[in-house]
Parts: sequence; structure tokens; C-alpha cells
Amino acid sequence: MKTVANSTLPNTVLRPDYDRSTLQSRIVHLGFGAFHRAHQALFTNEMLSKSNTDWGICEINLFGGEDLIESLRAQDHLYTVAEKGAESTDVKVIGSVTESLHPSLDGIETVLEKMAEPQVAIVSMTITEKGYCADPATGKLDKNNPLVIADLANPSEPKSALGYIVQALKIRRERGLTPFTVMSCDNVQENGHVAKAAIIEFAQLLDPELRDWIETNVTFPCTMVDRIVPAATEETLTEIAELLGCEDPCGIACEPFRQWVIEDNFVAGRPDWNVAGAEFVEDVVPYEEMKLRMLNGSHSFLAYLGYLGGYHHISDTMTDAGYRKAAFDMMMKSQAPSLTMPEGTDLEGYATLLINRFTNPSLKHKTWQIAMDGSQKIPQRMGGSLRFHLDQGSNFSWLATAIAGWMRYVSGVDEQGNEIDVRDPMADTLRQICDQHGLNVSVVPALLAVEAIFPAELGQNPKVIDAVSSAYQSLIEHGAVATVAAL
Ligand code: NAI
Ligand code: CS2
Repeated sequence: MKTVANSTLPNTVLRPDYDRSTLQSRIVHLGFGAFHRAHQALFTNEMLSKSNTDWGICEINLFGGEDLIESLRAQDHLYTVAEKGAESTDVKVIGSVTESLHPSLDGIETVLEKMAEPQVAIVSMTITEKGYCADPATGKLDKNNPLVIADLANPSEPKSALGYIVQALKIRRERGLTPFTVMSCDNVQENGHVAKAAIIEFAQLLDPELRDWIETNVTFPCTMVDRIVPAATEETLTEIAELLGCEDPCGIACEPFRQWVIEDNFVAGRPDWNVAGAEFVEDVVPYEEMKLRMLNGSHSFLAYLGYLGGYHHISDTMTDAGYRKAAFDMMMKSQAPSLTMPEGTDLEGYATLLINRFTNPSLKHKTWQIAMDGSQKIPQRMGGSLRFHLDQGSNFSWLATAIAGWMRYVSGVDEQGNEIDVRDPMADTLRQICDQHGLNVSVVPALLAVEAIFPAELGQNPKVIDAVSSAYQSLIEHGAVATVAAL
């Protein structure tokens, strides 16, 4: 079969220009999803073509994605990224991946042994917000999470990312090997700190000595990651096949923009990702907050209200003047004031850039995709800025409307009475509450009382209850498009 590995590709396609045979799996990555393929693996590819090193990546999917791993193996671990601007597309074949594993294909022990190999210096992750098994409102380990319960009962056969990491570190410690750096690349506020807290607490419940060893020896840098990478569709793959002249089931399309800010805190060395445009800094937290609140916060706003308003993609919402203005105002009036940024940061310029990125008509980023896992996303995208406005006594109607939009969305019925496919790890709890109340404003305090999402100082605050209730009432009476226009 013709693949990206054995076909003669058009000259317009950029291919790896370094010797892949010298690469070693010094990075093990958990989560060979859409994002990582177009971000960390691409940065690594570019770093390899600019410097003479052997940093390769072993890809692991712990949940689903067996087919992707099989396809990747069938094409010598090469795959394509199509960077789609409004007018042109750049096509790159990525060569930084050296190996791949999946517990369902290769067994749990093989995965653990790979993570325990002496040359492994970094275990990185894009496992989605829920992969951290942490309480979304506090960022602390959720001891009632079924994966945590299962892994604590049977640590040598883990299921969760935390379980794999702790078991692999245990093996390394027993063998007298150096630890590895744990690098989260998920959209989680203070992602390194959340990963550390969850892993340390998990280890404490398992073996306090191992916990101490991890705390002393392992580092957990925070990272701010940014690139809009929608899930691949049939359409994306057909377009990539046309550009390549052969099929690539691992191909992925994304926007041209990319950004990666990394806390420089690696215990066993790191690649010079800066030669590929990443920034190493001492403190990532302000950049993370800026991105999570301004980009992701307004993304969630557009996802819930856009879906309800009948817009399938983020770029479709940008053709509606009301949504476009509301998204910009949400960034500048709700989110920007809540940030403390290094001097000289141009937040208005950032907001304008975001609106332009959202407008890119070549990217088919589904509002439904971004609406997914709202229980995990809302606290970190909106909780901090909500607190800020409550303290200041300032206007937070954009945040209240976004939260009301989420509440209307998780009812599971759209404005035309059609079913919404609500995907969320807390979907059962949310559904139960919504079923009790129907499309009635009484659902607002009931959902605000879910403390895993809204801690009491937010969810029980009368100002929050009032503002979200009035936005919800408007959604019921006038619909999403009119509610957004009236903002
Ligand atoms: P995806 O759905 O393509 O991939 C999800 C990956 O997470 C898969 O590899 C899956 O195996 C793994 N996974 C899912 N649940 C897990 C669990 N409970 N434990 C361990 N692994 C689990 O999603 P995509 O687009 O790759 O995004 C993943 C994450 O990357 C996002 O949740 C976000 O935090 C971050 N991100 C995504 C961006 C994007 O535009 N797609 C941009 C910036 C960050
Ligand atoms: C989106 C993000 O799916 C979502 O929730 O808001 O994945 C967004 O596309 C990225 O963070 C952009 O960097």
C-alpha cells in the first residue's frame, strides 16, 4: 500500500532532513491525539532539523486510538501536518516519532518497561483535562475517581496516566535509574502543579517512601501550549491525501499559529525546543492564565452559545457581528482585567489576534468539540475571573452568559428540540439535575451547587446566582443569538 513513508511526495511537501535512524525514544508521550501531532511532535521535528541531537518520541495512547497507533507503525512512524491559513496550506511530514505503544496492543508491562528505559528523560502528556483525575474546582486528586480507585488497588496494572507514571517511577527507583521529568501539555491551569499534586497524592496513598523520592527527584514544569487543532474529519483526511498523493490516516490539519512557553525545570535534560520557536521561561503561570482565560474562555463562550445559535464551527460564529463583538468584549472586559501580566504585554493586540485566528475559514473547528467536557473546563477558564469581578464589584455579564449557555447546553436539548450529544465525565450528574428541573431557571442554583465545578464562594454567591439566572432566562425566552446580540 502507498503510504507517506514509501511514496514519492510532491516537492511542496516538507520532509524530515535529518537522519531518523540515530533518534532514540528519550521522550515518552502519553496522548497521541490531534493536538500533540501538530504541536510538540512538530516542534521536535523542527528542532531536530536545526540541531544535531537524538531526541525522539515514543507515542502511547492509554485510552482508545489503537487504530492510530497501528496506522502510524504501518508508515514508519511518519505522518503529515497540514497548516491551513485563510489562503494557503503548508504541508509537513513529521519525523520525530521513533516508536509507539498501546497497552491494548502491546500489554501494560511493555508500556511500563518503555517508560522505565534508562534513556527516557521526559514523560509528556496531552491526556485531556479529565486525564488528571483531579477535582476541577480545586485541582486536587479525586480519590473517588474510578480509575484512581482501580489503580490504588492494583498498582502494577495501571489504567490511568497517574498510575502509569507512578509505577514507572517506582521501577526506575528500584533499578537505581535517574527519574524523568513529567511535562503536562494540557489546557489545565498550572498544569505542572496539578500533575504534581495528583501524582504526589496518589503515590502517598500507595507508598509514602516512593512519594518522598518523587517529591525530591522529579520535576513537573508548567507549560502554556497553543495551537488550534480540530479533530480530523473525513474531509480533512481526503484533503491531506490529495495534497500528498497518498492516504495518511494519521494526518492532521491545524492553524498556522503556534506557541509554546515552557518552565525551564527539567531533571534529566531537555531538547532545545527554543530553536523551533518555543520559549523557556522561569514562570509560565501568567502566560497560561492569559491563554486559558482569553482564548479558551471565549472559545467556551462561543462553543455553547454558538452551538445553541445553530453555528457548527467557531469560524461560523465569527460571521455573526453579535458573536464577534461579544467574544472580543468577553476577552477585554471579563478576562483581561483579571490578569496580572509582565510589563509591556499587549492584551488588546492579543485579543485582536485571537479574533483573527477564530475567523480562519479554512479551519473547521466544531463548537460541539469545544463544548465537550465543560465540567472540567469552566472552572479554569472562568472561575478565576469570576472571583476577580466579585471582589471588584465589576460587571461579569459575559461570564454569566457563558455559564448560562453551558447550563442550557447540558440540558441535552437544543433550541429546535433536537437532542444534544453531551460528552462530559460528569454527564450523568448533570443530566439528573437537568431532568429534575427541565428548561426552567430553577436549574441554575441547582447546577451552581455542584461543588466539584463551582466552589461555594462562587456557586452560593447571590450575585452569581442572579446574573446566571437572568442570562439563562434570556436564553429560554429569546434564544442564544438574541441573548448574545443584547450583550
Ligand atoms: P484528542 O481527543 O485528539 O486526544 C485525546 C488524547 O487523550 C488521546 O490520545 C487519548 O488517548 C488521551 N486520553 C483521553 N482520556 C484520557 C485519560 N482519561 N487518561 C489518559 N489519556 C487520555 O484531543 P486533542 O485535540 O489531542 O486534545 C488533547 C488535549 O490537548 C486537550 O484536552 C487540551 O488539554 C490540549 N490542547 C488541545 C488543543 C487543540 O486545539 N486540540 C490545543 C491546546 C491544548
Ligand atoms: C479548545 C482548545 O477544545 C477546546 O476546549 O478551547 O482545545 C483550543 O483549541 C486550544 O487550547 C488552542 O490552543
